[in-house]
Amino acid sequence: MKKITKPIPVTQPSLPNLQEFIPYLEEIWASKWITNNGQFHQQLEKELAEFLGVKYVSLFSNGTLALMTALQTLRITGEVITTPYTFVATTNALVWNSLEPVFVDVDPLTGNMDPKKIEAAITKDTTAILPVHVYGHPCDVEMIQDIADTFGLKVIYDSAHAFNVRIDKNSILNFGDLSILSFHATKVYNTIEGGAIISHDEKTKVRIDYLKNFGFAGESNIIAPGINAKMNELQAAYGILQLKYIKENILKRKIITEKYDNAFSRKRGITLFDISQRVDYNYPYYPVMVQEEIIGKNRDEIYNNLKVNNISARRYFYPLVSKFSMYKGLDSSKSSNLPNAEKLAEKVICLPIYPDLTVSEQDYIIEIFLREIS
Ligand code: T4K
Repeated sequence: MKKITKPIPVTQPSLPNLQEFIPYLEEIWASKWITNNGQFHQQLEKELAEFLGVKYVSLFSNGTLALMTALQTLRITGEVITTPYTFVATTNALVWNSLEPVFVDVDPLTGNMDPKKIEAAITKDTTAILPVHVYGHPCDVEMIQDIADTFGLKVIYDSAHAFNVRIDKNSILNFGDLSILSFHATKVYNTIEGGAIISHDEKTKVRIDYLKNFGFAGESNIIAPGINAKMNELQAAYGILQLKYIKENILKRKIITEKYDNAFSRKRGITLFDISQRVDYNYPYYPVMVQEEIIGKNRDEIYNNLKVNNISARRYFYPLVSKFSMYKGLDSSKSSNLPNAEKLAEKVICLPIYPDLTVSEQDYIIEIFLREIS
């Protein structure tokens, strides 16, 4: 086996061609318009809306601020039902809005909030549901909407992982009241840092855009205590270029995923997540569930052995958010009983996947991983 000496990261951003970027930079330099809803910002909002098949895109400086602003947009109060099996930004955004997160358990087959658990978690103070399309796997959007309609709740999707995921050819971002995206360097589509809120009507889009610009409605009127969460012109221009290559990059991720699937699908001791035939997927992560009882080795041993072999797999999402000291103190009568999420946090390991992962690097990962689970 060829020895790999440079660590293989779990992910790596794809960057636009530098020569192609320079004319955009020259234009920005010449105009001296570098932020605050500039021409590239406006262009990217339009191009993204068209590409994603959604009505309105509001760009943000990152996904966390997009989520914090989405909660402000809909004036969410009290308790919000959410999932503990996520990146901590989901929960932090609630607390920054003085909202109480109420965790419900996840479906062990998708890692997403189990909609059958939502009703029991609703109290008189519940105003919204905040599910996450974890690893880009679509939530059960129909059942979640039914529950929201029955109980008069808002739905905000944390779609940080779900760039361009579709269900029955319709963007997953069209479900719920709002969805947020992250365009962080580690995501399928990146603008270095960045994010967006997807909205479905003009009035809401206008409110979002006021909120991300200090609450300004015109030059001398403030309609809400807004924040500064604007994307700048350099990132927007970079994003326009990224969009030109996104289909190609998602295809490369698909090829890598299929190669892993072929190598691992019949192996004892690991379980792969299933993606429904109804879904056009974006292949953001390659999560594998390790069954210690069959392999005789736990996930963390495998994680450490991969690291020794220069493979930086990651344990997304460990520890479970509800286990962080910050969130342990939540009312346990509301947020206990999370066995499926706890199991996933202990069992899942994400293997490297990114468009520039080479064939020989992937062969190496497969070989070492198969050795670990045999
Ligand atoms: N909701 C959900 C469900 C999320 O997953 C996230 C973010 C958010 C909301 C919030 O969105 P943002 O506010 O971030 O837009 C990463 C990301 O920082 C974070 O964006 C992401 N989720 C989370 C799942 O993962 P880390 O701690 O894994 O990042 P880091 O720095 O360890 O990077 C991972 C690997 O990527 C590195 O080992 C090497 C490679 N890398 C990374 C960067 C930053 C590069 O090659 N180049 C780079 O520039 O958190």
